Amino acid sequence: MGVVNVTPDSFSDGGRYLDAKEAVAHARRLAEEGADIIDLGGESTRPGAAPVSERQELDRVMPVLEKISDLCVSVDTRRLNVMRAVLSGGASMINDVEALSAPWAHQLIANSDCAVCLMHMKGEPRTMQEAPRYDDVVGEVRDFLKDALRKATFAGIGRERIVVDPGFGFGKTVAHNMELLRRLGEIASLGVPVLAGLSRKSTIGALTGRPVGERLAGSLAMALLALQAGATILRVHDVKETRDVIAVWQAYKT
Ligand code: HH2
Repeated sequence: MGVVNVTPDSFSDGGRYLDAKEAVAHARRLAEEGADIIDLGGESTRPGAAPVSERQELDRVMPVLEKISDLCVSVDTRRLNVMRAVLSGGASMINDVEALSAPWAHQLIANSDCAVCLMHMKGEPRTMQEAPRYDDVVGEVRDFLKDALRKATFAGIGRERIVVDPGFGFGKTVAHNMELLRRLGEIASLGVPVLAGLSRKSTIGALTGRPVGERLAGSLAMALLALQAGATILRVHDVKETRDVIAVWQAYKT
């Protein structure tokens, strides 16, 4: 899954693809490099990001989606009206960092044929990194995702359309993220595909001392660890390089 953020403030590519033409070109490049899914986002969820209105989010995402709806496009959104608009516009997947907590979101997805990513987040983006605490991070994240999965299937969304994501960096310290990565198999045991988003994240910065533009090697190491631990979808900024990691992993595995 290749990331295209049409935002001024995303932590790693903010401002680079705010122009729809640039965003479309970037999405096409990522698809050519081997991304099976393009994850299009119009709102940054990094701690302290500026809030966007629904209108702004739609104005960012829709012109890009219109030009790439021949690809498998996932839209990263928490808003019901954005979900509704992008599904009419040809999106194949909704990636919701709030695991369909917007009222009526379950019904909307159930009445469509799209896929959905249910992600765990502790708290809300503005404050989530202020000393997050867990007794057992993996147990709590697993219980949350199990419950989210139950609610989604109860609403009529087939399991074959659902993926889950522990939400690396969303209300988690470096130690929490590493524990989740080490025990990702416990999340995979829920029986649906696991999506892992670790690319260029601040945990890599903390471990390597590198600024966001120099986290490729750390991101590739994370990608391999995630694959080894049971992830099936990697949400990344550097598709070409991550494809090489996957090629090595697949050869090793068989
Ligand atoms: N991470 C980010 C955004 N959306 N969605 C899922 N399912 N999993 C993730 O780990 C995830 C996500 C944050 O990364 P990015 O989009 O690069 O930054 P920003 O939120 O600042 O736009």
